[in-house]
Amino acid sequence: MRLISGIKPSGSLTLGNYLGAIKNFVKLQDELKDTDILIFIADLHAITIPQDKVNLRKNIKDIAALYIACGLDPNRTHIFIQSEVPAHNQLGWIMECNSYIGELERMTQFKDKKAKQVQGVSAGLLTYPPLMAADILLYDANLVPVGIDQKQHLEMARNLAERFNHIYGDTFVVPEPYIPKTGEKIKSLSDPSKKMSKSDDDEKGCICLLDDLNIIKKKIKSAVTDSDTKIKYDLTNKPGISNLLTIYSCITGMAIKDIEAKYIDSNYAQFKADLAELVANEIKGIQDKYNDLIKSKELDAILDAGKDYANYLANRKITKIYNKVGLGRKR
Ligand code: ATP
Ligand code: LTN
Repeated sequence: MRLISGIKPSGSLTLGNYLGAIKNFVKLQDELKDTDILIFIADLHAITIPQDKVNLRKNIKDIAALYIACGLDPNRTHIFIQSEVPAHNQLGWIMECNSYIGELERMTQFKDKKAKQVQGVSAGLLTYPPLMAADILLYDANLVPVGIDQKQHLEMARNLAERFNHIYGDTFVVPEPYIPKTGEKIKSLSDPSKKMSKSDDDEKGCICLLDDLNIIKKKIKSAVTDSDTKIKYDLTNKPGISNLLTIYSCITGMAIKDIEAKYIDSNYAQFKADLAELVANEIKGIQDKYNDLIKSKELDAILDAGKDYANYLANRKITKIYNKVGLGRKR
């Protein structure tokens, strides 16, 4: 069994990335003892939207350090940077040549990001899903833990694996998505109709894992909620408080109905104050580890080891794929 996933360094990691993706990577790492685990930093995917090169480099290192600070164990999980394994691009191209423009144009993330782009839409934004399929298929990964918003991309990877296997003969494992049980998107604290996103400018709505702890508490205490006072999960009528209940549940592992029961006689201010402490405490532990790691030489050694292992697996596979497609000379 093999598990793979990645996050693109398109900004500073958020509470949404942590609760929707990283916490799940750590849980699986600890549960699936016999599974080979690769977690990477998808820097090639980040440049589908223009990036400042200094920020990009910082975000890459920050994600690597945060993966470990959040609980990924480099003795157990191979951590690497996507652009340091050239076979991702090699297979990405082959996947692009097996994708249809129509199906790429129908992808929700493409439509959303395209609508937000003011200075032109890169071809890379359209061909993002075949590169993501390559990331997964290159390693014959069986399991791909991602947040719910990535489900459609996983479907595309499965379709591309099946399409290629049909044309060229059995080559790829068809991967399964693994989406967290709560299965929910963490929403913006200032506009609960929107997803909390690391590339969003909306500072008040987004909690970054590297934010100052007092600012994090303030953001939670001033999160948008409705004028009613009941602490009740109701996504349609009370999206703000429902989002806070989801965060509470993801952090503590408590069921939503048990949290509702605990706060049945409380008001929003009391509930938010408790949640602010819980979130700040969890993030404090992460920041302490991050601060130790980011200055150390250990981080580069971990990324070098991850790079070597990923290149070893990926180069073996890409040779087989070139032979199947008939590229170059037989190797
Ligand atoms: P961007 O703003 O650049 O699109 P993002 O913050 O939306 O970035 P991604 O890099 O697309 O995040 O996602 C990284 C991982 O975190 C994915 O597995 C994704 O499903 C998960 N994720 C991102 N945002 C949320 C959220 N608000 N709630 C739950 N999971 C999330
Ligand atoms: N699109 C993903 C990042 C990503 C990824 C992958 C996730 C790129 N390649 C392969 C899992 C497997 C996102 O989180 N936005």
